[in-house]
Amino acid sequence: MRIPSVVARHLSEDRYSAFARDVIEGLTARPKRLPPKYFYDEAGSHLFEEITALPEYYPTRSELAILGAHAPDMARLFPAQTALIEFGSGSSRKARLMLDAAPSVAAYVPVDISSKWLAAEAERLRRDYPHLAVLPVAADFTHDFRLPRSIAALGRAGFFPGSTIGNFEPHQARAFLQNAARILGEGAILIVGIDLVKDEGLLTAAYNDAAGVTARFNLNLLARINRELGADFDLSRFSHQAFYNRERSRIEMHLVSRVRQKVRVYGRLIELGECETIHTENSYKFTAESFGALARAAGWTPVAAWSDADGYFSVQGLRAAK
Ligand code: SAH
Ligand code: AVI
Repeated sequence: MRIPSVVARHLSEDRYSAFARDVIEGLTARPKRLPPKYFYDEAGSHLFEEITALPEYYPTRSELAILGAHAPDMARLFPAQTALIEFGSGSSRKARLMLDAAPSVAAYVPVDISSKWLAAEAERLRRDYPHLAVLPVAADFTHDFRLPRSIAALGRAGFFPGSTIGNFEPHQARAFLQNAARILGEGAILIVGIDLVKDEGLLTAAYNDAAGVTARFNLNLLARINRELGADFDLSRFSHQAFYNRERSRIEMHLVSRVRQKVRVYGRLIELGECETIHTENSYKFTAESFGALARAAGWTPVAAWSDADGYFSVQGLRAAK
């Protein structure tokens, strides 16, 4: 499916101005913050893939083990002749496990904000699954977006792995789940990966890897603002910080200003004090109970759950209320 160039230009201009607006809003707020969805330009998507292979970053390995063992059980929840819609598809590596286990899937709709990465992964999938309709949607799933018309006659199953839901604030997670229920329709199934509350040492190590890849992922946000908004962040004047906030059950990532400094961003002068931080990401950790309450509040009923042998991660099967 090709997007006409005029539409594509408008799409990218819209995205661009939303990026500029959100960056200025976040950097002039107190405390300073930047939305984590902007990590994922092409370089950010590459860096995230590197993170998934790090020895300290257990979530991907744990979830892959769960899917490897239980994807056929998950697929049994899908309606016959289904479109599998993945929110934040990244490498689509986990979707491949679902597709291999689910012959009832006739179309795969990867939705991702990282548009170039998405297009490249869709090409690879088309090559490897020649009988599957692969219909990528480059969109921000926190806003309204349209699903391809060609899936209108199919049933729908949603897939939201990776614990990407943990990158939302609780009220945003609830809004996302409500929106997903609307998009997927009555009686639909949603398979969601959640990272579980666990030993604090394991959690903090996963976001402070020895090789410094997570630090590069975090700093790439400033590099992206330099590239796309003509800012003059000096990356050597910032350091990566990640810690567990036990009260809120979340890992927080920040960029810490090493010195007092001024930065020009999109024509605005932004001042940072020594040790002042820019809050770039939260990664909420759940219990089965806390996630169940969130899902129910958003109109979903938990119908199944699978975990890995270590109990690090959980994949939850939800059904939308009729
Ligand atoms: N599902 C994959 C990738 C998870 S990384 C896995 O489990 O390994 C999170 C993915 O969500 C990235 O590919 C990122 O580009 C995408 N993403 C983050 N925020 C998004 C948003 N608001 N809208 C659409 N995609 C988003
Ligand atoms: C995509 N998301 C669930 C990852 C996480 O663990 O919160 C992003 C990430 N941030 C740092 N490392 C990985």
